Amino acid sequence: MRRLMLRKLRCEYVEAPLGIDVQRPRLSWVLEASDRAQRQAAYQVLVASTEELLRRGKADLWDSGHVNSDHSTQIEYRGRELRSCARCHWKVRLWGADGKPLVQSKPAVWEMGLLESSEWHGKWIARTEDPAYQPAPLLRRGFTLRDTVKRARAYVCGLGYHELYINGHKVGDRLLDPGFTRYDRRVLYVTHDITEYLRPGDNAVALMLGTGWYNVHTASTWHHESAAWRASPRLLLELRATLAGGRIETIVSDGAWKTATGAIQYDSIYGGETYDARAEHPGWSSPGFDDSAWEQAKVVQGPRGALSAQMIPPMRVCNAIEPRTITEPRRGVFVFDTGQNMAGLARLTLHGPAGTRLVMKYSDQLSADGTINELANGGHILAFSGPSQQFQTDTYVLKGGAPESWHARFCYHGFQYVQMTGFPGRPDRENLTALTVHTDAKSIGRFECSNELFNKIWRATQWSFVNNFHSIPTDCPHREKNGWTGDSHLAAEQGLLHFDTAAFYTKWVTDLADAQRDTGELPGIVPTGGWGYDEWNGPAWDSALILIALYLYLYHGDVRILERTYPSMRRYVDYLTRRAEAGIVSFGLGDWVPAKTETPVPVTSTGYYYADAKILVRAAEFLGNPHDARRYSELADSIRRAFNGTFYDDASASYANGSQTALSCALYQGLVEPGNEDRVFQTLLRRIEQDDYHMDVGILGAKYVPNVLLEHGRPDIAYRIFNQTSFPSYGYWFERGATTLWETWDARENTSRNHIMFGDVAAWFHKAITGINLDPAAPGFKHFVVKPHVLGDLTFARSEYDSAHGLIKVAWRRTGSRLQLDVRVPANATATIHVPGRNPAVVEVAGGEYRFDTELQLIAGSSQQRNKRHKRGPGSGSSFQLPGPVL
Ligand code: RAM
Repeated sequence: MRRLMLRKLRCEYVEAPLGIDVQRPRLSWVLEASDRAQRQAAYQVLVASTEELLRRGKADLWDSGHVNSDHSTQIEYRGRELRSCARCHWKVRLWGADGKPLVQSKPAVWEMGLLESSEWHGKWIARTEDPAYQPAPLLRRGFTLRDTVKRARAYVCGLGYHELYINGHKVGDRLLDPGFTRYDRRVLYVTHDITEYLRPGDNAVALMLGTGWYNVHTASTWHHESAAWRASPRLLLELRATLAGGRIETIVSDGAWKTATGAIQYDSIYGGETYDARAEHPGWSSPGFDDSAWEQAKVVQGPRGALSAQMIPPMRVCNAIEPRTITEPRRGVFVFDTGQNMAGLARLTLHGPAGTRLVMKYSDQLSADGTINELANGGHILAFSGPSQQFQTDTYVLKGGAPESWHARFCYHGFQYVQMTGFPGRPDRENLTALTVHTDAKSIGRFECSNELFNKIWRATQWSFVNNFHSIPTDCPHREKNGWTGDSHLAAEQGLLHFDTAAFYTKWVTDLADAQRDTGELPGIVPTGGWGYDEWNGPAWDSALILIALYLYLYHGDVRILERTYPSMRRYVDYLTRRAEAGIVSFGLGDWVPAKTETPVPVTSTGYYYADAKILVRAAEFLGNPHDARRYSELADSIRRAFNGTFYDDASASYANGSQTALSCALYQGLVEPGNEDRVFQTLLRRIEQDDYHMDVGILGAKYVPNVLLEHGRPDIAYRIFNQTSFPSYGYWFERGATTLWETWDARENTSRNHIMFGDVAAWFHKAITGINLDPAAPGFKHFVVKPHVLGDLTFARSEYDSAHGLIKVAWRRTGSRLQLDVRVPANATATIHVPGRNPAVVEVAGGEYRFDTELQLIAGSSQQRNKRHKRGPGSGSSFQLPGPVL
């Protein structure tokens, strides 16, 4: 039976979002069809202010009319001006190529946030003005509602972090809100749906506040403790309840609130948390609690940053892991091994006498004696700031009586091991559960193949990605927790292919622009409290601003991000032009942590300078700015001439010192003069051979080399390289017990075991092995290219990617000399499919004979293309199980 449906109705990349604060939000939908060749030829979007009006087809906010277009993403709302808190009910209708109605969506909704700062009626309040650490404040107030509640929202900016409670219950399951921003430019507020928590009569709203990134009070190399924005935790809240009779009750933060400290005696994003359950105030967040002994909240200055809606998925507990083993390396010192390097918290569950003090220290490495190695994860922090500072440590003091269960609230840790002291007796596995905590963006990509080492690499990459995914992309979850820009752009393509990250990266590109100085300079970590603006990091890091905006355009067709970021991009390229000498940029970190051979920094820095200028040209053309396009195109040409004049040696067809990174940088960035490419590529192949088919690269080369090999038709060499287990290789880490990607190829002492910067390999698996590739001319996978490579001894491979236009699947299986290829092309998208093989005569596609040398243009339908001579193999084309921990 023919089946058509619309799913993933989204606004600003999120389904049914609350608190949208852009005036012209963008809508999207995905068409699913069981039949081949189903396409949208026209659409109509209807937006109404009530469900009822929408049902009656009365689009009082916006009726797009019948639009002849097959676009289904980035559809800009162009209706009546949207007011704060407006609830927008919408649906979409499609027509097919024959002009007949195709399908109509179910109603969907989005809701606007508070759009103007003047619409916040409350005041910023705090317990104290003193920024020096003080136990975490509790804030509360009671109020009465005279009617049942139809709908209620709480708009909350509680800095550094907040937890919201209503009538004795924590609202939702969000953690570590709001996301980290440059608080003196922008602060995020969260919109909570609290309808279910309120009732007629007496109610109470209450919050706990943590220090987070807003009030870092521990010293570190990056001086977060001296950020200009640093202040004591504070709160701005606006609660709006629409009552059954239509009346709107508003409760806001002000001097009438009461405050006290409670059980959280210490909280620090790096240090951890200390919770003395004996200091709880039972009933503190319920109505009727006697707060007469509490202090009056102080009205304080708010942060300088503009209030802005948090439009990314929240952080929350995403997974629970039972420890595998418990050892006792020293009497009374218990070490829980989770078997997985992760980011999150340990949840304690136990029963014991009041006053029992349990200390848990977290690390991802053990010392020789079996206790945890604290220095390995906090090397920098401890070494520079004195060992007395607490690091990755949670302490819980029991109140006694009934069994108790607790985890820290205002921090997270990077760890595989938790070392516990103070346990009354001998703990067992029920006493501790490891919880992963990160931004909860859905997993949308999968890869699996017959090579178990590749599967391990893929899994480790997924873990390292989510372990570094905490409202900003970070380098590592323990030592630094910093938004290192280089690490992030190197991992961004694989992040976009595997996780629903468009909203997240949109936020982070905003963070990058917020961090830029008027000179165009960018810091190495974003956000920063001021550290990292020296010329240390350089273009290979700073280009994150330009590259991630470009990736959002390529992977999601997002033009708005290019428009918005364009002035910042240009400012950055102009800054480099001022800093360049004769077209060469010489400063920066370069090919960071190389295996053996260092590559001269000017090579990679100038490479990014060129790439940035080229992207600017494309963006200028695209945005209709021919003047800039010409200007930056001339600049790009001059950089290219300077690069070749300075680094190219024609006799050897080599660049600079001939390292893998130098050669692949020139090719990857498109700097090689036309006509020389093949010779330079041959030089690279010889160099790889000399390096015994190992990647002698740092983090930049690790992205260039495999991609250049693929582009020049030798993915088989990359396969050989990825298949190594001796130094330097991914396999070398796994031989040493890795479950995540590491910071250094040689795994030297005191370096991290949980970095994502070598993670592009997971994107390469999709691009090269199953062969899913975007087409830059039809961004957002509106059209894409499938070009699989049957590499090495692989017998099968399969990928899934839930793209902006719907689910793409590619699976192949080799049996003897036969290859079965299954491809799923989403409806309303098209694909060009390359079939590997030498003899066109033997290729059969879904019942028809095709000449091999013509590319197969398959018009959409959820078509399973397969060779009819073969039965479908197990799992091919359909969904498949992931081995190992499910993310
Ligand atoms: C380290 C970080 C990061 C890297 C910088 C240059 O401290 O962990 O990975 O980008 O150095």
